[in-house]
Amino acid sequence: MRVLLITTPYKSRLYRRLIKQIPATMPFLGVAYLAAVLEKQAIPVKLLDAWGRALSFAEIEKEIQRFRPDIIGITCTATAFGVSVELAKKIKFCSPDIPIIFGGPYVSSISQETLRQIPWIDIVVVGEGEYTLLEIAQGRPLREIKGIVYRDNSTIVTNEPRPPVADLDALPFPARHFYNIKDYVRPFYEFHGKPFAPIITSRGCPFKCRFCASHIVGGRQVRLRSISSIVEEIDMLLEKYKVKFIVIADDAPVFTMDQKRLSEFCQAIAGKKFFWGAKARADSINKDNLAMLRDAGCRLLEIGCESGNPDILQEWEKGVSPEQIKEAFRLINQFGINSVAMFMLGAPEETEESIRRTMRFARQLGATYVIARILYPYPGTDAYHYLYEHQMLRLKSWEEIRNPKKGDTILLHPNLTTSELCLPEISFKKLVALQRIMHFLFYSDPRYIYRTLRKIKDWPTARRYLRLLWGVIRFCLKFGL
Ligand code: B12
Ligand code: SF4
Repeated sequence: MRVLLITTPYKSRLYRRLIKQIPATMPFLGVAYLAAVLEKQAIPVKLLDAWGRALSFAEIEKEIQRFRPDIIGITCTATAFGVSVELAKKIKFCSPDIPIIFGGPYVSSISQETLRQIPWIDIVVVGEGEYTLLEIAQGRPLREIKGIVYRDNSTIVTNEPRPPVADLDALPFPARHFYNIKDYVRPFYEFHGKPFAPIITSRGCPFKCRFCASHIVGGRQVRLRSISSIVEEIDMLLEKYKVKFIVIADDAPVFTMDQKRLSEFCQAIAGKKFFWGAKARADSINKDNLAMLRDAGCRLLEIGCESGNPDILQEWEKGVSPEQIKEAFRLINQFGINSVAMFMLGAPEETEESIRRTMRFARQLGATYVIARILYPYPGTDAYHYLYEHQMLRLKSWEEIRNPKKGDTILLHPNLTTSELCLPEISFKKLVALQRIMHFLFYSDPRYIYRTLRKIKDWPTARRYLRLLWGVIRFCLKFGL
């Protein structure tokens, strides 16, 4: 069977025009893994990056006519779901005989409801999809395939779940050739070298932060790739794609947790010419691993701080305290590694005062960048259930999802129309305003500006900073921050 995989495009024409000027941030590796597994079995496959290339529905339709697939797979997250549904509807209208498969974290958490409500989707793949899609493409009867929910005439059939891929080394490297690696821009990464590329070294996260949707696909059991397989992929990225910065884009911040593995990795990449970055938990940072990371070319650590309020951190079951976060940043700064401090505003008990406290906390860390986001309660997370039960969620109806109104788009999430959160103490509008104030106060803080200017010692460094500044402005414009 010929398989066409599509990343969900943007619906708004204005946004598509904008994104052509402000390129996409990172290629999706999940679908690239799917394509690689099919290619390895000689199944004709094409990955159409409609998101990254900002394609219109008409352009996608043309590609479908050109490639003539037997099945179409669409990947989407929660925020892209409405547009994905519209795309599926258009495809079904033009090519009614092509089965449409949906996959990704959002539909994995609401698989039966999706099929019940959306007539244009034929199969939902739940969880990791490599071997499930392979079996579909090989023509195995649907009733025998684990990990799918499908429509059989008028009934919705839910098959046995498929366990996550046990041996990650057995998977081929993601089919990156479907992406133009140079089209992707992420200023924080490019500061250290371009082009950059993401790589996945593990799947699954053992932690249980209540807002996080990561377990829906990756599960709670950590699966690690061997260091030799990771290094082989890095060598390929350096040679074939001339990559200068690699970001470890794992589901979870587990990369810095296993000292022995980390040290094995650092030794294995010694002497290779690239810089890299990873996510880390504040409680996994210590002097020994920081020295090792810096010497091995690590230039960026991304830390999920979430809040400066101990009670909110506890409520989220984050497992770290503000003191641990402060200490982690003190050490990171001491070792001269750049850092991103990521915050999330909008816990159920959030107030204006608690956000102001988080703002002050963020400014004390001395991080290189601060990113604050507003909680989006994804189905399948504890946060969703809690907010739903306490009537703090204003959900879109399926009718609205199936038939979005004209012009029903906003810049950040093209298919989100109304604010979902209705917190008792603070309005969504206020949350957005405080998010902007937080960014403004952090980046305009004279101490921050002074710290940054002190790092500029020569013209090439000044040029890199100017490029970074321009990149950040474009990034903020794109995300409406
Ligand atoms: C790297 C990353 C990004 C990258 C790349 C995006 C991507 N989709 O790959 C960037 C920076 C672009 C990004 C952006 C966003 N992200 Co993000 N991201 C991640 C992260 C950390 C890893 C994703 C990954 O590579 N996983 C590993 C691969 C192997 O898994 P996968 O991508 O899920 O794909 C597998 C299965 O889902 C399935 N599958 C997926 N698609 C399909 C399609 C078909 C047809 C089939 C059969 C199977 C299938 O098979 C794949 C292979 O096993 C996850 C965290 C996580 N644990 O997933 C968040 C995550 C996916 N992101 C999330 C969100 C919300 C976003 C943003 C909305 C953030 C924002 N506010 O802008 C945007 C949305 C962008 C978009 N248009 O989809 C949420 C999604 C929640 C949800 N329920 O939808 C996650 C889970 C994080 C979280 N908050 O919990 N993200
Ligand atoms: S927020 Fe990070 S540490 Fe917490 S469960 Fe999600 S991936 Fe794991």
